[in-house]
Amino acid sequence: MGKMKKTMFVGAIGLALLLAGCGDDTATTDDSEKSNDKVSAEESKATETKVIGAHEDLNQEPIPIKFERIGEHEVNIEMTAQITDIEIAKGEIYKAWTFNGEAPGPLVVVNEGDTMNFTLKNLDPAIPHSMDFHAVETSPTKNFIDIEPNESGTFTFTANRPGVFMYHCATGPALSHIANGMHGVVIVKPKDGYPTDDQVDKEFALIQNEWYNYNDLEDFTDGTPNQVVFSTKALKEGDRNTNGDTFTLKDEPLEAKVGERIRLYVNNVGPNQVSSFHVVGAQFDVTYLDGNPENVLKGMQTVQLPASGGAVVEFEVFEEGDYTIVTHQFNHVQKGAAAIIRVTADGE
Ligand SMILES: [Cu+2]
Repeated sequence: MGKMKKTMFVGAIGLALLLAGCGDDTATTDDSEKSNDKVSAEESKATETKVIGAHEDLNQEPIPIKFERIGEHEVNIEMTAQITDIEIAKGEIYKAWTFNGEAPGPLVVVNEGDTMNFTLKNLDPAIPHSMDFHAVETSPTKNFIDIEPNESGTFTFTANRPGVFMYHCATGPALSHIANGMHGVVIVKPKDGYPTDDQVDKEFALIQNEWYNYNDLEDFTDGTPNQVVFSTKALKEGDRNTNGDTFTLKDEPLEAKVGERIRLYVNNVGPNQVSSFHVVGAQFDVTYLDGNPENVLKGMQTVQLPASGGAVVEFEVFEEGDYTIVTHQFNHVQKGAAAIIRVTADGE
């Protein structure tokens, strides 16, 4: 079963690369880790249909999110729905359905009480998309509605509660849109801040998500992820912004200095798995569950993040070393879910 799945996954990529169907009735992968099983023409065909026709040669350049504060408590936000290739593991390209060409999508940071004038431009030529912000309370059937291809829609929300919230496309089947990459995080900063704001030396945003066989609703529904990954997103200008992949945050760790207190804004956008969020060699001095300053937990080793759940965690690093961020469901670490914070004497 697992083997079959992987073979079909490779089949999808092989096919995408091969493009025009030559007369071959078999395709062979050269990826030794994925085995050298053969894919029958029938299986390949089944896999091929998973790429929507209009998406086949489409790879839309990432378009930065537009964020503009127009008043003390009002912001304009413009995002795109678009089809963009993402390298989810070394050499494995996923033709992701995205917000702004990133998966997870760009981090949105607003203040508690902000009114958000939100515009979604759907640049996907083939299918509708939408936006569901967990940061707001509103009528889903009025405000989380589908935007048709090449159209745009504007909605106004107010973010009345602080937290680290998920957002995602809610167009049906929502599972397909989320698992194909249409997810991200909104941080709503508490009006009076967090009680520990003054103590924090360094902060990062970190998101966990899963990848499955390409656009395969059956695998999304009943399968297990091929990759479980972390990404970091820019909290402010100049911060790093990575996609959810198995390698970037291992090859190029986040950096901190001995003695610093680190704050992580974390969210598990799933779509299906729980995260048992843990940092090897650290203890969370304080945790604000879902990022709400009223939900305080002390001295946690591992914080459970349900699918869509968030948290703010803070810890100190007392010695030099590589502190690995994981979900303590170690089968998922095996599938990629690890990111490193490199702690040095001077922070480089
Ligand atoms: Cu969508």
